[in-house]
Amino acid sequence: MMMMSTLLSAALLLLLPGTLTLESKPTPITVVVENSLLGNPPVTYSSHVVYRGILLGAMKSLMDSNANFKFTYTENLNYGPYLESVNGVAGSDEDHTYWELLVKKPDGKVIRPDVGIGCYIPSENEQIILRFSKW
Ligand code: B12
Repeated sequence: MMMMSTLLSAALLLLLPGTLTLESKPTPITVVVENSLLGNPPVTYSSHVVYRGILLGAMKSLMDSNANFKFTYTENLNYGPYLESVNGVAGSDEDHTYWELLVKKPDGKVIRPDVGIGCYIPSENEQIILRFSKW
């Protein structure tokens, strides 16, 4: 009986990699700030997220470790954190500007996530693009 349950636990551990095993390696990502609306050249930063961590966490740790990167966000009741400003430039309802969240995959394809910085979970070697855009 004891042997059976030991075998069962071992099988479960094998079946659920990433769920029951500890992943401690940080996931490397880059963050690119693009502001062609104001004519600024893109600036690239290296960062990392913890295993299955959210983008907001990676942005906060980048801000803590790099004095040249800063951002602010507001809290939306329904959708969570809304990226309000990056490096001192804020989106404005009046001017119809906002910080768009885009992601360049390692294969070069650029996607526009259907969630914000508080829900997006970056994968290894993704380039997170924060692009000042018009709507
Ligand atoms: C219009 C709109 C926008 C406009 C808002 C302009 C404005 N100030 O009016 C702009 C273009 C700025 C926008 C941006 C984004 N949006 Co939008 N947007 C909408 C849309 C079509 C309508 C919202 C609305 O006017 N509601 C009516 C008003 C009366 O209610 P409200 O609560 O005051 O609306 C506010 C919030 O919705 C907020 N808002 C809009 N988008 C987002 C996204 C996030 C993550 C947050 C926290 C807040 C937020 O702006 C509205 C005005 O203040 C909805 C879809 C829908 N049909 O509801 C998507 C929607 C809310 N957006 C969405 C997304 C994903 C984004 C982006 C993250 C897209 C991207 N990849 O860049 C960005 C936000 C990036 C950032 N800076 O954090 C998703 C959110 C899903 C989720 N669970 O996270 C939705 C549901 C659409 C979808 N893809 O399914 N958006």
